[in-house]
Amino acid sequence: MVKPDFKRKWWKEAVVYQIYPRSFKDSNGDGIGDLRGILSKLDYIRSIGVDVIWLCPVYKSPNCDNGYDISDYRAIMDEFGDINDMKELITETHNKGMKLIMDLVANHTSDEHEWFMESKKAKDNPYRDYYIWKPALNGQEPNNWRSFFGGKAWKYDEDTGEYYLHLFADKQPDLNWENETVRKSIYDIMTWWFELGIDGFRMDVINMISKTSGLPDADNFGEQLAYIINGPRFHEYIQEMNREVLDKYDCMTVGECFGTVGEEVVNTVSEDRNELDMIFRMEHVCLDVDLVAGNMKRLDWKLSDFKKIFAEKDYLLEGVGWNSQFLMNHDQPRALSRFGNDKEYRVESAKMLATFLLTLRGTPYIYQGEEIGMTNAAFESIEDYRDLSSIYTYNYEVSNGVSPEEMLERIHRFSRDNARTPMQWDASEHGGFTEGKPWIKVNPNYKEINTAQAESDKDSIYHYYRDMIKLRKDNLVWVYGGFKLLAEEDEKVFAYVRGEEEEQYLVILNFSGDETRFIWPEGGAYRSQELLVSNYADHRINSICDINLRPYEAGVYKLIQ
Ligand code: TEU
Ligand code: CA
Repeated sequence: MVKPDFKRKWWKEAVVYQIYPRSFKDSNGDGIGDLRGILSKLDYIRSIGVDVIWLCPVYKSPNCDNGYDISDYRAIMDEFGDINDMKELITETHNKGMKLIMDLVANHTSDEHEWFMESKKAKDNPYRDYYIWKPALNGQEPNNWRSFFGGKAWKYDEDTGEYYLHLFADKQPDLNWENETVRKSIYDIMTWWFELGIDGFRMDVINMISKTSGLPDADNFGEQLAYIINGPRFHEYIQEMNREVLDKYDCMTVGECFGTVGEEVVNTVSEDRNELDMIFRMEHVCLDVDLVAGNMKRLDWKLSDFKKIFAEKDYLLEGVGWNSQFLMNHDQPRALSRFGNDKEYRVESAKMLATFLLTLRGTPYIYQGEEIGMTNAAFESIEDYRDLSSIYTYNYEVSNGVSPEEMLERIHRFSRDNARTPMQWDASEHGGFTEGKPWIKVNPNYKEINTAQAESDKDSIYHYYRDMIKLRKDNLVWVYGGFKLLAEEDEKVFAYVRGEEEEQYLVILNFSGDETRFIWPEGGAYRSQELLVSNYADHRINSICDINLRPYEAGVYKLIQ
């Protein structure tokens, strides 16, 4: 059943667990998660059955964007510990049979990085060209680009009388990848970490490192994206990065590639091009909110569109390259609150989503707390939010006439802080995350939703994740086998067949809170079926051709031919 033309790789067969260190586990009572906290929870992580840990940035940082603004790539953020803790974390992760990948933030640094502080000093400073500096144009910014976090993408520097480019916050100046020394410096940093023993990188906004030359004005943000994403030298840089660093290690790479579509996906992950192992595509998390408009307004979306995104991304890379699969990350709302029902069907819908994530082809990424069904937080006041982009969007929209109540509702739904509330470990104060005052409030539902409860309850979401991961691991068909979407237009049921001719499985998922019926005449071609998993203990069907499903009911069948 494993296609002979598919090269087996450990990272294709792995399940990844993403950690947001600031919110994972605090070991010393300062209210901030840290490396020793992660160390103390490695057995828990291993117990889920995952193979790889992806650590969001832990480097030295003034924390304007929680570590995505790095001031020293070879040092650890003060609040998180020191390099010895990091070495211990790498060793202990390996001792427990897992691998560890880090976040490479190389499109920009912090404005407090030594390179930028030098660069800012004078136009003839040797580091000047490490960043993208331009003089004013007709007394204004060099072009009309906007920052992803709102406002202009240029900041004026009084001392040298020029502007620097920042696609994100003004404390995150963009590096100038056209400068060969910049590239070499990044490759050196990567090598340094590989030599310390890490197993790969998730690469932050890596598709934005090459900008269209001349940095032309854009008519709108969509057009601006076209000037930023997959620019003219992107593939050249990534191939160079492979020659200089990646080829030397048995590592995995996953590029965050918002906006990369079609042929450019193929060009980035084709196995014969030696660029990235896989990328994160974002289409499925852009259906209900317009990231280009950036106003956090909820949009109506259809399951059929969601399904087509998953099907097309699978078909596109069939036999060509590898996909990643995720339902959320640290920039997104809780998947359960977004695609499921975090109230009356919390357990059922979380298990349905686990069934989905772990039966897709492509490497699955689980985000901390997803495995216990953590939900969005709905804090009462904007003062309770910490994420710079949520705060900016709130203030901007309110100053442009949106009511504070309406804006708070949008924040409740889409704030990045939904994913960043502390991990809930037990029913004690602050969910066992810290003995001090947490840097961001704990979701008040921690008394019911926490890992201690989840571990002790055999029917919990956590145990279901373990079972699903085990199912995936027991049979390579789940990793490599084909994917075929059924009933494209059905707006409630997501159903697909996995596997190859001799061995096939049906996955059927009710993505709605309604009872529904799924008619599948082609099922008649099979002699019978064997139920492997369901999120309802009393799941029964009479015929594979005609299946009744309760809210969020999921089933996985082996089809007997
Ligand atoms: O995110 C890039 C990115 O595209 C996000 O800004 C996204 O548009 C937004 O979060 C959606 O709400 C990466 C990191 O994942 C993010 O945490 C960083 O803030 C950002 O880069 C800058 O480094
Ligand atoms: Ca701490």
